Amino acid sequence: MGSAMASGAGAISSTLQEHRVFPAVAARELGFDSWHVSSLAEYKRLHKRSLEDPEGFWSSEARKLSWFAMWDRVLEWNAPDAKWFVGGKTNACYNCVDRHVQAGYGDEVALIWEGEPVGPRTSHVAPGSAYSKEPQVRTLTYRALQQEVSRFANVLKRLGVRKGDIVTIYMPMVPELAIAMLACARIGAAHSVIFGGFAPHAITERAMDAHSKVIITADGGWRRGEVVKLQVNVEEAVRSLANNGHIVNHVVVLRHTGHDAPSARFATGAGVEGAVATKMHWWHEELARVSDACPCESMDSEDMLFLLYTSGSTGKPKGIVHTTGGYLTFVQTTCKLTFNMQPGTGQVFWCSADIGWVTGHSYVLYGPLMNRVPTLLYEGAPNFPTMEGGKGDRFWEIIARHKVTQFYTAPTAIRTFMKWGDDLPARHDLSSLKILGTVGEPINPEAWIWYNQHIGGGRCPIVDTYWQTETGGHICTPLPGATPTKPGSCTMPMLGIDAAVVNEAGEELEANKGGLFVIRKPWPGMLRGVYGNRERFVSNYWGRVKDPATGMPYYFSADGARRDEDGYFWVQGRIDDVIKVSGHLLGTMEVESALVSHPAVAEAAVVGMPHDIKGNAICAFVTLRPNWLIAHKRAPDEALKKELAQHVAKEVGALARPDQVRFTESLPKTRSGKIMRRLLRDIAAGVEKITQDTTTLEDFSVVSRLRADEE
Ligand code: 6R9
Repeated sequence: MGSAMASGAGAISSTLQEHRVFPAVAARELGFDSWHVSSLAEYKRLHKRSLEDPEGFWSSEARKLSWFAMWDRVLEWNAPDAKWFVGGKTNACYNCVDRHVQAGYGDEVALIWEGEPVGPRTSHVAPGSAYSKEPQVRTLTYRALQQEVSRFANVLKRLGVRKGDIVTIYMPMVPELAIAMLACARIGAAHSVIFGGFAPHAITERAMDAHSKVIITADGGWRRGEVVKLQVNVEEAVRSLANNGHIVNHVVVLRHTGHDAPSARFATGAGVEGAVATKMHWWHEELARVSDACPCESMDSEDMLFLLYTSGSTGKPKGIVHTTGGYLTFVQTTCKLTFNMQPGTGQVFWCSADIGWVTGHSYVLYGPLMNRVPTLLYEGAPNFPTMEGGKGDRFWEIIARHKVTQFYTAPTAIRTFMKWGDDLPARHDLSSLKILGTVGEPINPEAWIWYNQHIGGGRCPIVDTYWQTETGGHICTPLPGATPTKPGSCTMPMLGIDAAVVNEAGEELEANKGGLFVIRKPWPGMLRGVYGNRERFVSNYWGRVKDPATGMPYYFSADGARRDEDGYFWVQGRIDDVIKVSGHLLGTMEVESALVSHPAVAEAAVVGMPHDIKGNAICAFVTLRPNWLIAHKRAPDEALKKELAQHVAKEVGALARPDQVRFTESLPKTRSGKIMRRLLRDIAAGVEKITQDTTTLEDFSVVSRLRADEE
């Protein structure tokens, strides 16, 4: 690896010029006993075989789970509908928890929780004052997890939750979030987790779409010493749900921040203010009413395990459906291979993603637990307590203290760490690390190299994992020990994944030609649908590209990609109207509808613009209502821009707050009335020459006016 490093670190500006190759290392060099796949030749052989006989490959992987009844058929494929392990019976919670207890590992650590260093929960001090440096840690063994999950499962049952129901969860990163999800899985209810950074409106629309009758939340979550008031958001959502004719029966509230006097908020069983039919319950009070014995429900392999909403190119988020047997198989296998998981060998796995995103579902919760490797959950921010200049070294301190062996984070975080300087990680002993992962967006080679050198000490393989909410788990990634890596490339397909770069006609493209990223065969972790919207499922994912020979649909990921002469994939990013902001997927339409819900706004168009840290930032072009401005004695000024940005944050969530709001008299449109987004993207990026053909513009002058508005 040293010699590869010598070839000009720091001089790379574009992935297209990136030619460095980092060879895979021997397991012993890193202190592993072995690799699951230990050479490129072995990977290639296994991959080839897995595509020749996918059913053979996946059924041997599925056998590594515990089943209550074996399947009759491995796969039923009526494109685009796949059923995996048909007739098989299993349970997700059983595979994550109970089977380990039964096998005698009940006293092993399952979960390590690290909270903000704030001392006792109820004596939180105000920001700016001295914080206790005492770490707040809680560890749960498999046995403890089994008891807590069973107890909470009984709470859910008592509140009327039945097999097949969908429970909405809106919680901070605390062990109880994992407990709530596993409790749902235990009794056969699907969970629908909503990221705690989303605004009340997101809860309303998702709970409505999922027909959720029960919501689990917490009084609040900690974020840089401030309380994020989750329960207040849920109450607001419940009220607007009631106004829309959807009554949520129960809200269970975990007392976590304790920022309100517990009695002031509510008494268990009281109705929500403004929605009295919805009853509130304290988590701890409900627990006291039930036993900790609760059997795992026997679930059909194709029963829904969870719904997870993701942004699409229309304003309404899509409820991605994942089922039980296939998802578990895919996540267990990918987690094991990508991170070389080996139970009982002292590994500690930390994925810094929030459980509210798919990365958290698959690689904070299900993947590590199934593989019996302790998983670390961190509630706080990387820069709290905050150092001078807003910097922080919390992540490195946590890695050193818990002796984390595999660390998994996002490029946007890595770029932030780079900006904070090399000396922060250098202060900590990171020698426990063996594998580093990245996910969420393409990683720029500069960030890759920095991660490799300053976090991985030049010795840890980096796994750049490309995948989506819809794919359930990794579809392209290096396997450490097998795949030589190239900074910025997610390298090769996962075993069992038939990935290709094709043109619109479905023909595989020659090396280095940009095209569409598709998967040509079904895989166990693939989405089974968009909840309640068959049409969206079929047209979004399966409607664009077909096998030119057979006419069978291919799965299209909505990403552009190229494959180089060595067969390495380079993902170039989304080609639909969604943007990855700091690794979080956002629909431009969601932001636009938030903007037009402000009375000052007539029309809005939102595009992504390149950003050093976030990857992409949001730029909003807005036309205003002159009458409103006059009536309210307002001007199109900085104050109004700020107000609009704040409005978006309130309506959607802070992550959707535009970096730039630009006023314009009209938006550039084609004759058919479509907003010319590519043109706006160029303008937002400050591209000098307008590269788009503008002859179809309805209003030519609009282009020059937009450009004149550049700040
Ligand atoms: C896991 C996750 C999916 C979109 C995907 C792509 C982008 C994710 C990537 C990557 C390049 C990687 N993406 N990982 N692009 N290299 N390693 O992020 O799921 O939130 O559904 O987003 O993220 O554009 O289509 P999700």
